Amino acid sequence: MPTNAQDPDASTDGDQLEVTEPKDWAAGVPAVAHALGYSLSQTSPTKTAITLLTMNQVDGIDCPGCAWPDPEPGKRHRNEYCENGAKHINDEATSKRVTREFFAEHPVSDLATRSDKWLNQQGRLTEPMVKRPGSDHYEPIGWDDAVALVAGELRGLDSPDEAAFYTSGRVSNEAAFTLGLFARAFGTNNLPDCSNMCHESSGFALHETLGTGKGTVSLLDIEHADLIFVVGQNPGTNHPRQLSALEAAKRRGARIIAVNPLPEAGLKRFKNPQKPRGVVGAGTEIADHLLQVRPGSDLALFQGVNKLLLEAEDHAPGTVLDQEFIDAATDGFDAFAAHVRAVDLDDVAAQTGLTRAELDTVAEEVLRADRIIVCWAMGLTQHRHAVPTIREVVNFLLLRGNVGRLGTGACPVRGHSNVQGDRTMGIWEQMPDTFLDALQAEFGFDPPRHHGLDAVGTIRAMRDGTVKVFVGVAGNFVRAAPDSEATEAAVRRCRLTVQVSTKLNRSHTVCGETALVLPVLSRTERDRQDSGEQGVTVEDSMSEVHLSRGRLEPASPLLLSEVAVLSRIARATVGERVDVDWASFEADYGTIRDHVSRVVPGFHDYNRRAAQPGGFRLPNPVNEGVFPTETGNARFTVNEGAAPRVPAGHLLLQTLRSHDQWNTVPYTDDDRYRGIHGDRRVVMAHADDLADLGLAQGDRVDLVSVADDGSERRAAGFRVVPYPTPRGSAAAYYPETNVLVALDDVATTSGQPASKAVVVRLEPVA
Ligand SMILES: Nc1nc2c(c(=O)[nH]1)N[C@H]1C(S)=C(S)[C@@H](COP(=O)(O)OP(=O)(O)OC[C@H]3O[C@@H](n4cnc5c(=O)[nH]c(N)nc54)[C@H](O)[C@@H]3O)O[C@H]1N2
Ligand SMILES: Nc1nc2c(c(=O)[nH]1)N[C@H]1C(S)=C(S)[C@@H](COP(=O)(O)OP(=O)(O)OC[C@H]3O[C@@H](n4cnc5c(=O)[nH]c(N)nc54)[C@H](O)[C@@H]3O)O[C@H]1N2
Ligand code: SF4
Ligand SMILES: [Mo]
Repeated sequence: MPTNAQDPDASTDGDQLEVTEPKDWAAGVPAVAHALGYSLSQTSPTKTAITLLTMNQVDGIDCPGCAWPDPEPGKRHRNEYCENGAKHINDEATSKRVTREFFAEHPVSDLATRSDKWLNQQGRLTEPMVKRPGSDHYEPIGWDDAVALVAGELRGLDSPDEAAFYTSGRVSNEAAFTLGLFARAFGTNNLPDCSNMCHESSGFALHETLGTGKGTVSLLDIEHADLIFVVGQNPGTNHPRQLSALEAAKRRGARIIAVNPLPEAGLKRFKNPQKPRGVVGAGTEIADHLLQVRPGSDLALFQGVNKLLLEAEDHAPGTVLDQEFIDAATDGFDAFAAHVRAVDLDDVAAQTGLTRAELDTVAEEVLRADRIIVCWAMGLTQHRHAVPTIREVVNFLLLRGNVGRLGTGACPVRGHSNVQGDRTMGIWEQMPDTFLDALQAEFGFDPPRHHGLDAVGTIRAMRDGTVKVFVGVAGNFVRAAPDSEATEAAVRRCRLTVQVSTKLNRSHTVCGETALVLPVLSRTERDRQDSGEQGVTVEDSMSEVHLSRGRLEPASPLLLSEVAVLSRIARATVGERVDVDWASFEADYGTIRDHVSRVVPGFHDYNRRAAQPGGFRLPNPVNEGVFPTETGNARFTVNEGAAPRVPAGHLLLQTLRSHDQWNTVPYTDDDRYRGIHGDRRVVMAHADDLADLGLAQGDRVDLVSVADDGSERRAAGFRVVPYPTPRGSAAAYYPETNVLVALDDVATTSGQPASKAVVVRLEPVA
């Protein structure tokens, strides 16, 4: 085991590895039982009932889990949530509390040795706390003093660009808009967010090719598709209600192709707990074909399929491509076609690990389908060549006109419940001038025009001493970011670190000279302000915007809302400089929505439309036949790139989620669907690779990564588990493995950390 006293991974809780057969179906009755078990361990039966019965209902609490959308109001079930959504909401509604006595008992140096799971299990934060320079303890501080402290530090900087404001995607539209406005009024676009590490590559690829960074698909499209690809995604764990939509599609005859190195349970069969057949029967088969590709080979796969489609068109001209669409609405076809025709299919087979017959099967399925959707998540975005890969997916869709028509489209499945909304509200270090112009017209100040820092850029700047104040609004930056040791050293150089949070995590224990913990209301709680009880709005992965209202009493009387904290900091920092009525933001969130309605396209009449049942859907230009790209057309592209070369004796490691965690927060040490129990420090690899390395199940190894620049990083003390992943690849859980991801190993153009493509060797330890 590691010995570093500052290393939470040295913790020995969860060292009871037990391995069973991976499951070949997801959800069903055990899932409901697990959800209730976890909920009741966190909170009371009454609170569990309130949260679960109002979750995802019209006028209820939006699930704080993933960004999968809710069905239309009339089509919702009484229980419109999944096992994991129930766990996420009750983790937030927990009855446990972190008090001033807790902080008196636990110095920061002690908290910094605790595991992520332990920190989370201490419960909800209850009052603002400060760690003063030179002190090893957090002590209580009043809200006014805390706000003054932040404002004082910010005003004392030489340049606004010496501050960075991070957000995670659980933040509401109202809080996100307030934060973005404040940062720009202060004078910086340094607005790194979790999206920089999540779907940044999707945004770049889609923007360039379709002219919009968002997905084009709605639930209605899924109801009408003939063929759905689920690529680089584990919906059984990470977007469980997607399985209900896929099940419905299957039952009316749609076909599904899953592309994944791992045979994830949810891709195989689904037992819908909301249907009698899901409780008693064998469930519904989800994927007709599961293509177990080698990690990082999706670009090769889609190029191979695109080549086969061009060849099919050669054999039967006029029957395969949507020539009318290509001629009228796209450009770049000839260069793309020439490039893809030159692709060697044997090479594609070798790179993907698929047979030529499997490639032909995919092409045949495609040729039979009039309407195709491609869904994807982190398996595509977290690679160095993620952007070219996703652009090739767009090429695939364009060939047969599979965008902008009912039942077709590009579907990047977002992670956090409001990560898409935060971007819409202006949380991005590179917002376009049109947005900044609108902000200027509404508020009368001149926002900075130079781009700000993204997540990786912020770490570099803290390391180099050019960012001195770090404010995190939700999330767990220290743990979510790559290269944990470098990130922690960078954060510790800051003059001030501020975390606006609901629960304790490692970002509170790795702090600057001065550190603040500012505890806030969660989405489940009633938010009372001067004008009455407030609701907040969120935007899901399919651009539906709707209201969410908390139902529980606040975890502590000393909590403020995120909007209150941010508008108070804004008033104290830039109150005299810009003419914004920050107090009215806090008193009535409708005021913020009124501003948004004039700044952000698609939000006219925001207050009224958000309040109607189900809210409203933002228009997507692609679905109106408009491609706002540089040329005004959808763009075919020529794409190059491949997974990193893996030297002999090494494996390509992906870092991924277990079934029982929310991002950086493990709930238990189990990963039920993969048959791994009692330990998260495991590395899954092919039995034959393990045999070649002389390793057997349960053996202990250190994972040593080799970065592009040759530098090495170590994650100590992992147990080996033979697992059906392709030869040459391996998988281990995030965030324990973030230490292995080099800061500079990022995707081209999007700058997203390549955390699904880490070259490692397994070093046996005694
Ligand atoms: N319960 C739960 N739900 C969540 C989250 C959570 O932590 N817990 N997190 C939320 C967030 S923020 C996000 S972004 C989403 C993430 O949702 P996912 O993207 O599903 O999350 P990961 O666990 O990273 O899984 C990535 C999947 O991609 C596959 N994969 C890896 N490399 C490749 C590759 O090269 N090619 C292909 N085709 N597949 C590959 C992996 O085997 C795995 O199945 O989930 C959201 N929902
Ligand atoms: N190696 C590796 N690294 C990754 C990934 C990976 O797959 N592999 N995935 C990346 C992805 S996709 C993402 S999205 C990021 C996730 O990065 P983050 O979004 O930064 O991390 P989370 O774990 O979701 O943050 C959890 C914390 O958020 C706070 N919180 C929860 N709810 C609220 C709320 O309502 N308000 C406030 N103010 N705080 C709240 C709690 O304090 C909790 O501890 O990690 C990225 N990092
Ligand atoms: S699928 Fe996602 S949004 Fe829906 S209940 Fe589950 S975690 Fe929540
Ligand atoms: Mo994410």
